[in-house]
Amino acid sequence: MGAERLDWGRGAEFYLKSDSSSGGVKREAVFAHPPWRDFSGQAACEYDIYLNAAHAPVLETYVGIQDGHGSTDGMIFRVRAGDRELFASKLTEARWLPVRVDLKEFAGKAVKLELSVESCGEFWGLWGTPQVTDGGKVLYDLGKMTFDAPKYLLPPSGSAVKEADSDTRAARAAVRPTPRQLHYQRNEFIGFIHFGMNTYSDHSDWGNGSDSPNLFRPERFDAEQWVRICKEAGMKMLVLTAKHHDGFCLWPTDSTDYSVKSSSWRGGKGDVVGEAAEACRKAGLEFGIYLSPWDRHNPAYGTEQYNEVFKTQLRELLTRYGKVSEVWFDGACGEGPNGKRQSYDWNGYYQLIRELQPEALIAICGPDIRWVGNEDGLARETEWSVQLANGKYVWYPAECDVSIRPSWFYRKNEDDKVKTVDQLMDIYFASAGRNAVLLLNLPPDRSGRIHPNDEQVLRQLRSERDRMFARNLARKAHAPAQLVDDDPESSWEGNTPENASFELVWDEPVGFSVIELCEFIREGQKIENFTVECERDGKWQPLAKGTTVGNRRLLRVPFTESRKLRITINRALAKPQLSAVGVY
Ligand code: FUL
Repeated sequence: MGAERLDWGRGAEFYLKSDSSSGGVKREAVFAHPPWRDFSGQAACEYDIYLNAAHAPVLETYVGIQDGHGSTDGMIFRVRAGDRELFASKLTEARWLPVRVDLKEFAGKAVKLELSVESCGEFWGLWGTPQVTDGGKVLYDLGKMTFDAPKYLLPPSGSAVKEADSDTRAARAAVRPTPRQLHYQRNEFIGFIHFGMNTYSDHSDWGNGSDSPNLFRPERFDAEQWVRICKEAGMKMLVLTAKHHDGFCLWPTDSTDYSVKSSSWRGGKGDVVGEAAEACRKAGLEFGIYLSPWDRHNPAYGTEQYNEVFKTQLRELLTRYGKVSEVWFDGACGEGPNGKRQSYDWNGYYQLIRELQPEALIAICGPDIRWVGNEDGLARETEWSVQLANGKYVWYPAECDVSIRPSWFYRKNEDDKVKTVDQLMDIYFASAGRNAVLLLNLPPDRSGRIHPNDEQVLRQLRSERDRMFARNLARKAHAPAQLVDDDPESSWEGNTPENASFELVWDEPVGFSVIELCEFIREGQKIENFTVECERDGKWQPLAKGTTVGNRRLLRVPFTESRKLRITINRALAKPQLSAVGVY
């Protein structure tokens, strides 16, 4: 993530990212996350610029939506100058669309230029390197201006902000997770393993499917090492890339020759999926699979027949390896070897999964788990598990995927670019601490093992979490009993949806720097806004505030000593229910 990030307005957020990716291509971009459509609409930046009469000014930018992931709702991008709309376009797939808007008619004038992005679903939008130029010379670097002077960020226009009416609020409050979604959210921290042909080829994370199976040679392959490291780090599941976009299958599939069966590794008898599933089972870790629908090797890709190939692969993975808890579908859909795009039979895939593994959650391009919208491991300050999908409110919790290294697959030259424990703690707070599940990727190296640098930082992460959460001071406080027992199924309920509060009172002052709230999400997600106050010199002082809570909300506060804390749920969709509170 770039250094700069601004939260603003009703849940819109902006980042300046040097490596925003759309369609697999990276650029510097203003990365904009408008609030979900029904919660208000659009995000915009407005720039006051003066264009010299001698100039022939042009706005040059790219618009893009963040990679892949299947939703086809898309986003609308607009450029306005004064009260005229100069450009409007809807993007429904991840790619960079170059935009050139002629501003000649404004030469010699002061003009207000507005760039806006409107979310029609769950996308994050990007303006790649927005600049006003004249014959290649940069007159205004709008990307930098956005962050140097946040006054350029506009609140959504009045018409876009529409308070949900009471029926809508009641409908949102009534949605519940399925038991397996609840279980998944409570898992909170899970592991991703990107391993395969891209570990060996020098292309990139997106191999083109032409590498020889003999390149795949993990001489010291050790799935038990992966599982031990994930487990020691505190993860509850491991999701493995059984097949990435290059099409190489890590199990001996009957659907194609492009698999471990054709590799000289272990004389064609190796089975990475089988060993990983078995190692998980032995260690009591849940197991999930990533199976890329995009297949750059398979000659059937782009034809109806490919859907059958894909279903065969799914069927094998879901019947040969015991229980599968999560099936992860990426939405990438590129050109096939025959130059065709695939029309995916999503419903057919889902049906098969429900039939063969009814307990498996279908993630990202699927109905059970939602992609959070970026690959930085960051949920939003306001993160609802209840979402509007196909005209209905449904439980659709967020998952934050991020790699421990810059790439998803192992690269030797990234051995010194493993995220630090501080970065991982920030990510933990911004994902698991904001009502999302953290899916952290660990790419095994060419020997087939997780590199010692990654292992070391995961150990540090574990100790840091253990240290931070070792002693919950709330347990010693006089407080509603259901909030400080060990039972996630007991809950405190506020008397009213507005201004419901409770106190924690200690006999002696306690010192702390983290506050934790857990909503009783078995009964839905309702809290919209809360504040935390502490008592100092006999008076209540504001300490922290937040919007949504959900499964877990973690707030860092400056180290504070106090004898009393008061938590007020200012507003909720219905009577709020909490199952735990923590003070550390
Ligand atoms: C993306 C893929 O294109 C990346 O390579 C990676 O697998 C990531 C988790 O999903 O969409």
